[in-house]
Amino acid sequence: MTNHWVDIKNADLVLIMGGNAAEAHPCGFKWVTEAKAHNKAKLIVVDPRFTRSASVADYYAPIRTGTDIIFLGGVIRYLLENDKIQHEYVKNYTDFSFIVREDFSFDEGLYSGYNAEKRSYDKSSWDYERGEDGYVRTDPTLENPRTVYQLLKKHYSRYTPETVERICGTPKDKFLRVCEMMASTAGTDRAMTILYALGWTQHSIGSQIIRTGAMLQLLLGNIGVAGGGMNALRGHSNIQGLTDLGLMSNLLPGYLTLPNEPEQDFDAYIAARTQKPLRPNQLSYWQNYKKFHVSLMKAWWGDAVSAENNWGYDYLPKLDKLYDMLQAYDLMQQGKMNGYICQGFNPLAAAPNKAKLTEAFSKLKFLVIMDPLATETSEFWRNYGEHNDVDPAKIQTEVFRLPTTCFAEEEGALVNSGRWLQWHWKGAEPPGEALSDIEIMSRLFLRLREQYRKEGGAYPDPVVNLSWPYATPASPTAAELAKEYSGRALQDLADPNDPTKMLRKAGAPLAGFGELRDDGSTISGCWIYAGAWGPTGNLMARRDNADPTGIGQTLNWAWAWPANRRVLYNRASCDLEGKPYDPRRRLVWWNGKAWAGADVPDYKADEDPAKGMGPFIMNPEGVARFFARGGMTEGPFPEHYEPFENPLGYNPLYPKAQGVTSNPAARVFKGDLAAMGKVQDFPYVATTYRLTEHFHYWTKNVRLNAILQPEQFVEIGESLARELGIANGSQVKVSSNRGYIKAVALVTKRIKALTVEGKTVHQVGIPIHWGFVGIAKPGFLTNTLTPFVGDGNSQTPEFKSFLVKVEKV
Ligand SMILES: Nc1nc2c(c(=O)[nH]1)N[C@H]1C(S)=C(S)[C@@H](COP(=O)(O)OP(=O)(O)OC[C@H]3O[C@@H](n4cnc5c(=O)[nH]c(N)nc54)[C@H](O)[C@@H]3O)O[C@H]1N2
Ligand SMILES: Nc1nc2c(c(=O)[nH]1)N[C@H]1C(S)=C(S)[C@@H](COP(=O)(O)OP(=O)(O)OC[C@H]3O[C@@H](n4cnc5c(=O)[nH]c(N)nc54)[C@H](O)[C@@H]3O)O[C@H]1N2
Ligand SMILES: [Mo]
Repeated sequence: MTNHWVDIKNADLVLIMGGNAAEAHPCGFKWVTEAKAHNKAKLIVVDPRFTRSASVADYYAPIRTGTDIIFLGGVIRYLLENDKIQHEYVKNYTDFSFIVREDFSFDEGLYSGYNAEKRSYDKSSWDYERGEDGYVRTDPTLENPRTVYQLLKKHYSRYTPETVERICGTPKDKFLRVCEMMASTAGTDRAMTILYALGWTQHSIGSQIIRTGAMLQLLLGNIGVAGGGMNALRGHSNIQGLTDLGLMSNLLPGYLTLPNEPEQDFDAYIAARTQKPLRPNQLSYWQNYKKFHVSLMKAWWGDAVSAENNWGYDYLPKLDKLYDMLQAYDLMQQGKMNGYICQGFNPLAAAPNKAKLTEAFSKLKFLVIMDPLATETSEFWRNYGEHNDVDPAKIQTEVFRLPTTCFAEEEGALVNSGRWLQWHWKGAEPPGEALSDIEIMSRLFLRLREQYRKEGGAYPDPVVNLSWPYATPASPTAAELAKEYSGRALQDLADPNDPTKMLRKAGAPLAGFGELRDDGSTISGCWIYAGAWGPTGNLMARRDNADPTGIGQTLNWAWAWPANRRVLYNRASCDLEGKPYDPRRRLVWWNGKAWAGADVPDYKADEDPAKGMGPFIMNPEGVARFFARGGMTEGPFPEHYEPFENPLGYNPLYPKAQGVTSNPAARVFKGDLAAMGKVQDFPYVATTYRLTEHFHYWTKNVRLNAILQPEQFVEIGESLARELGIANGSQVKVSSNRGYIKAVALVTKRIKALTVEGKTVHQVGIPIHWGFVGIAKPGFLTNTLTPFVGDGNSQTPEFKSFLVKVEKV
């Protein structure tokens, strides 16, 4: 989230699109209720289904799955054509006036630089022009046809209300009503928040859908302000912490990145990430990359790394490719992986194309499961009749189960969607032989290190030199780890403003990432967490909910990254002089001498606004981007491509063009393209989702939840049920090109047929929660049906749009 949960109450308008917060985030949804009750806010829901969120909305519009870029691009066109944008904001805080390179082009669905064989782009032309001073060239009059503004306007001019109706199936009057409501927040006195989750991410163009939403918010001046923002409602209680700590194949903690194979040179690796400002007097905060990187390496390897060995650069793996989950299972299926450790993850249930996963796991030598429960993955080799029809005699894989504790049986911090690190305390003793994840991992590490010490091996250094300073090496405490993430001084640090003064004594905790150094004198295991356990102690454990300005800025409740800032880019809530646009919900302001406010300002207290530093401090241009430069895989402006399985067989924007039906730069592997179904055989569009009464695949082990939602079902609209002669409550078989499931049919008014390109499109809804392990009625894994293809930026699978056929059993 750019903002945070409580801040939703400040919104005048809430858009829930690509999510179903009332169902999947029922606790956080209370802030929508607060906004409606105390702020007279209106709620819009756009969803293929009339959901629990829709049932309490002021306005609901249906949409065909996977077409949100058309819808949102249509809103962008509406706002530009009707002049409903916040002029001062876009002029000063975005790249509207920047001039794009001559060799950049967009033609028939493809941007310049496409390589069809590699299915990827050379992005060098996707950039701004530079002047002789090295800075970006701009045209403040916006008349130059190569300004970002002109290119944007041209790009979305095609996304008319008629196009929206024809492609999304959303009736034109409903679409226009949504546009009008959104346009009402273009002024400085009204704000809209966007709440989204998987209905936007789980598509082969998911990241670009989210970008389109962000562009919309920029046009309306809704980023950086209270009650605004782009707010990803995250899933598991600590999934924000997972990405923060870099548990993705290409990341290091704090969104630092692993080097790629060609990056063998340390200085070049650092230089490529230390972005120089593209406009005068911009902060370009990644200029500090080396400080964060060196402090991380010192945290990991201590005295073993120094300037002489480039701070252990050779210890880091250099990526030959991404190792996301799709890549891993594809390699496994090819027999190229021997072992797999599954920690708190049930991929047989959670990953796409169960048949492919089963084949992949069957080729492993060993599979380790760290989980408090038996899962479908730990039982993948066992025959459960029709629900898991495998022959154990043909599977060689040895499965080890290491029982872990659950979150309530340990202490530590969970990071919520609003970036708050909230400390929690142990509530119960773990049962039986269960050990915490930390203890299991530590014991594995100690044994591996012992073996490497004794036997050497190809390159033992990174393992045997790992710093392991914990009081009980087999069981580091959460406090020890949290202090390491937060960081400390390794030597006495002088105050940079006054070298005669001491800033921190050797060993002392640091107050924040501003104190990190690139000379090896500080450590921090995750720079964005620096200061969470600071000189005054564990700030994550704070529980003071005082809210001095009444807008939910409880700065002494827990601790938020970065720097305890609650609303990112909050400088954008003020005009150029530093005066809040909306005096009723001020976040920060310039008092003539310093930045002050209800939030932690984006930059140094004495940064005089007259010097023109922009609010988007991470970007070298200091402003927000409509034109994504090289940032995205498939192009600088989001464009509509159809889901890989779609009901048309072509992209209605380019009915005759080949190769641009679906995202030309998606995450896709050879064999899987052949497994895509066609509309002739699988005529209905399916989407998958969750229910309040279950949490994925584990609450089917809990009797109460199993009673509340005992049996697998699929939702079918009344007109389709009539067409197929299916009665409510009868058994149906739902198949895709990859397999089938059987479930009870729930015939509902909540899913209506849509008219797309003149033809009727039926959508089928499939909840995800059932499987063959647990005490609820056994069922089929929903991911038997889903395609093995993902977004090119995030590698998230396309769970939200594929084709099925439905039959009576
Ligand atoms: N009770 C409960 N709560 C949970 C979870 C759970 O299992 N149970 N899981 C947690 C996790 S890990 C996550 S990630 C979150 C997920 O939270 P959400 O994303 O809100 O949950 P979903 O039900 O997967 O999908 C949301 C909605 O997207 C809609 N949708 C599908 N396709 C499209 C589309 O193309 N466009 C639009 N606009 N909408 C579409 C679906 O109809 C559905 O209503 O929930 C979390 N909360
Ligand atoms: N078709 C379809 N597929 C989907 C989705 C969808 O919308 N549609 N959503 C996707 C999303 S967003 C998600 S997040 C995934 C969810 O997929 P998973 O994360 O695989 O699902 P969970 O059932 O939440 O599995 C987590 C496991 O962690 C275990 N666990 C709980 N606490 C601990 C602990 O402290 N330590 C350890 N080691 N284990 C613990 C639980 O017992 C459980 O078995 O599914 C994905 N798959
Ligand atoms: Mo999730």
